Amino acid sequence: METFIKQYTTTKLTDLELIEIPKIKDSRGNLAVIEKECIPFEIKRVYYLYDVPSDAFRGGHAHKELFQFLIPLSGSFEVRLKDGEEERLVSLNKPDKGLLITPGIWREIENFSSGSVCLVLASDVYDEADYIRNFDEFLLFKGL
Ligand code: T46
Repeated sequence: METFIKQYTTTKLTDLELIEIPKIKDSRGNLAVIEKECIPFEIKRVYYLYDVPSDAFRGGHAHKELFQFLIPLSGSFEVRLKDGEEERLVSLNKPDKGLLITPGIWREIENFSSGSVCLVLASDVYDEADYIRNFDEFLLFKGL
């Protein structure tokens, strides 16, 4: 187990992936499908953020083992990502493009557009013990 956790202390921003969700397009609109091969984990939980005020700040934590895939089902928002050494801002605004966030990455989510919906597919059930909600503790987790 320790080796497993250790592995995620070394994750970098380069491990993050913007994944295009396959879609079927015709005159009636688009139908996007997420099947097994689209994301590299088994989905154990789905939740979504909606009615988020534009000045709200969500996230502000990292996960020790949880993988998540964020999809802007509607509207847009920004995800600020940190691996302890580098920082990257990703704008999510297309419902057929999602962001895979590996464990060991700090995320802050902001600038939600009006009516936006952030759908999250997660690799495990909710477990508060998997969260690192303090940035100094996050740096310790990363060995920095
Ligand atoms: C993440 C971003 C994208 C639950 O009881 N069950 C759940 O499945 C979740 C996700 C949260 N909660 C509780 C925990 C807190 O008492 O709901 C409350 C709000 O959660 P939190 O402040 O963590 O919400 P966000 O939007 O800051 O973060 C959430 C996820 O927690 C997090 O994993 O990456 O969305």
